[in-house]
Amino acid sequence: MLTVLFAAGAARWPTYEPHLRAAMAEAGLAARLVTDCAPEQADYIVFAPGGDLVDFTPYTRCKAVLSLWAGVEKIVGNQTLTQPLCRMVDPALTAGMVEWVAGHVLRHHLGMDRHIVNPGHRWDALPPPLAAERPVTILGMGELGRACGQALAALGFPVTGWSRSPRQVPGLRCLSGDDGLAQALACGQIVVTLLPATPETANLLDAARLALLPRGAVVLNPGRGTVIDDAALLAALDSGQLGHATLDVFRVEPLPQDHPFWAHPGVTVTPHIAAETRAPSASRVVAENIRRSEAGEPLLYLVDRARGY
Ligand code: NDP
Ligand code: OXD
Repeated sequence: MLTVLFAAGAARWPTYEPHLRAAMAEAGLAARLVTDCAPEQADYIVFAPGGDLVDFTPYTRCKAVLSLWAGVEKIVGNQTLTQPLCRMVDPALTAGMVEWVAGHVLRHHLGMDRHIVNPGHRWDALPPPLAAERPVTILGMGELGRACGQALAALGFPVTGWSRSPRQVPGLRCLSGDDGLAQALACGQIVVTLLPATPETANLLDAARLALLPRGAVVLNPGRGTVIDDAALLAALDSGQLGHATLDVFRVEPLPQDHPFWAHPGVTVTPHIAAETRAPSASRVVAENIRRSEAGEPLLYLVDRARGY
């Protein structure tokens, strides 16, 4: 019988326990699911940041650490972690991200705020352009960037995607490298960042790169807060270079009460809710990876420790 240690926070356990039990049974795995055990007994660890587990050294039998989070920046650099690390790719999380991105792109594309907050009852009969006239750029062509890009393309937006390595995604124009980034930024009236937090992506959107965007562009960041230079973003909003920023992720979360983002009229803050890992589907992903490991098959969504994502 396998021992699976749930080290993803006590608050999540009641939600996950029934789904993990069902998923393990469906996968044909006999497992003891626990929130505590002697470290040398754990065969697998289900992990999320913020819990007590920070030293993986004593988990000598553990064959893999399975993250419930898609972003692994809080664990990938942990020197005590020698076991394989898998990140979360959950169809429900992806669906949530597509909905958040599509909703916020449409908010800005259609200029919805003008009509929702209209104290002067102005009859502002200016029709918005069609999606086909609103180029959108997505930085990051991974699981989430591709799904969001294809959903936006299906609505008619011309979508340019940018990634580290060259990619081909049906329906999207895909670019990579430094020149590709400059081209992707130059055309993006709405820019969505879906990049992981790594040393290479830190402050990627700095003053110089924000200056490449068309004047009045909108930035949506549901990726990670470190990707944008906060001071440069505020300066670009103040100068009119940026029209708005909708931010879901921040360097410090919860966003401190005195952070200028809260008060800035050009910033919308959402509290890291763009996409949530959902217990029913995520439990199936966890169980499938344990099944694979036990069957000697390659693990899904293995993190490349050197790349950091
Ligand atoms: P993936 O690992 O599937 O994709 C990451 C993408 O970023 C890839 O296209 C990758 O390029 C690209 N990339 C990484 N580093 C660089 C770089 N230095 N330069 C250019 N491109 C780079 O991740 P997901 O799509 O699953 O998730 C993206 C991020 O979204 C997560 O890391 C997490 O931070 C965030 N997230 C936020 C949530 C929220 O609720 N706000 C929820 C879930 C995730 P390549 O294709 O070449 O590898
Ligand atoms: C994640 C997130 O990485 O919620 O899964 O941000």
